[in-house]
Amino acid sequence: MIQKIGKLHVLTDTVLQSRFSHVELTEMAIAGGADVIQFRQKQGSTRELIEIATQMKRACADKGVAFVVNDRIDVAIAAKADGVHLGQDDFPIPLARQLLGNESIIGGSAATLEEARKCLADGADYVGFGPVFPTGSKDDAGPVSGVETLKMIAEAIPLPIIAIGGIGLGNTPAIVGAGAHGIAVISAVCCQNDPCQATNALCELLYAVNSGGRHV
Ligand code: TZP
Ligand code: MG
Repeated sequence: MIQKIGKLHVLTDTVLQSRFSHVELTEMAIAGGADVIQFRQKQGSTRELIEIATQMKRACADKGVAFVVNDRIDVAIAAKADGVHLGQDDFPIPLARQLLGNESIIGGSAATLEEARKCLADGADYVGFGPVFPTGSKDDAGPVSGVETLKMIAEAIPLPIIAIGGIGLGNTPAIVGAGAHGIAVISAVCCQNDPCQATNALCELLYAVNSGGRHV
């Protein structure tokens, strides 16, 4: 099991774009330096999800990159993923911890301080907080928090905060300046002409503007 939370989480998506498969995106994001690959697919059969996740896990394991499954703990278990990322209405984090154990990465989504506190109390390893900026990648993303609220969350919650929502090269410095541990992105990688190069640019920026050690 890989337990690194890392700073750059790339969420793979084949709805916003169809040029690249989840596995291709995984390989390109890894080549670009992503720390965590998160498989996020809302549609498709369970067997299809397990098949894709298993291939993604293999690509990640080959390079020592953490692999996390969004929403679906069953798919995560079947694919021997390194963890799961769970929203407020998904499988409960305490139950996920019971099933997966302390070695697995469990991330929780939060859009408010109250939700972030719940992630902490539930035993999440990190909090995915957002949307910080407007995003076209999630229909029900809810209101944007802005950087000031992100800063407040980062100060209040003693867990790595991974900011999400509308994040790209231009606003990553502000995100890091607000105290976030890292970022999670969809379109800033998956929808770019060269996802590998896009990942690399974000990665360089994240580690350049962040005084923390590389890939912790
Ligand atoms: N959760 C909150 S915003 C969001 C998710 C999954 C979408 C992020 O996508 P993008 O393209 O990086 O804004
Ligand atoms: Mg979810």
